[in-house]
Amino acid sequence: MERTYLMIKPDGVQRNLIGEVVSRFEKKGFTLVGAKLMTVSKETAETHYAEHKERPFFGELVDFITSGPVFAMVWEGENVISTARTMMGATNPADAAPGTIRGDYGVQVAMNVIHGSDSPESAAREISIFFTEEELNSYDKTISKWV
Ligand code: 3AN
Repeated sequence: MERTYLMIKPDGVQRNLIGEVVSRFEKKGFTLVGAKLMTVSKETAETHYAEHKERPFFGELVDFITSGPVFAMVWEGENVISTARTMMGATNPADAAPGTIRGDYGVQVAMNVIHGSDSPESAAREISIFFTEEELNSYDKTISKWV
């Protein structure tokens, strides 16, 4: 079963979008295996965004992601990495289709509500940056055992 790292960025937290975003992934059928509200340190932000180090907006990116709390999550499910990216929409909210998270709630490319891993390799890397093994929970969501 695949896992991905999703993070509601400071703009999404400040705009009260945590519940809305979590709800979309729950309703889709994915399983939340870890979540926490946290403030990202400059060091962690630079590690997380290392692949963008040479891009002109790197400083802005690190400043923004450390500017307020983020809601860090690990989600599990079949094809969750690519499906979550589809649900997020294009990087620039101006190009993101209505119905996607960025298409519905974002305006600017820097403040685009959510981050999601783009490959199995980045998912494994990003999960290990933000979560310890003990913070991740595998469980059976089958409701019938409770009723
Ligand atoms: P994605 O998050 O869709 O994988 P990437 O990996 O191309 O997009 O970019 C990483 C992050 O950098 C994006 N989430 C976005 O917030 C930010 N970013 C991308 N392009 C720009 C830009 N031109 N100016 C400022 N920030 C940008």
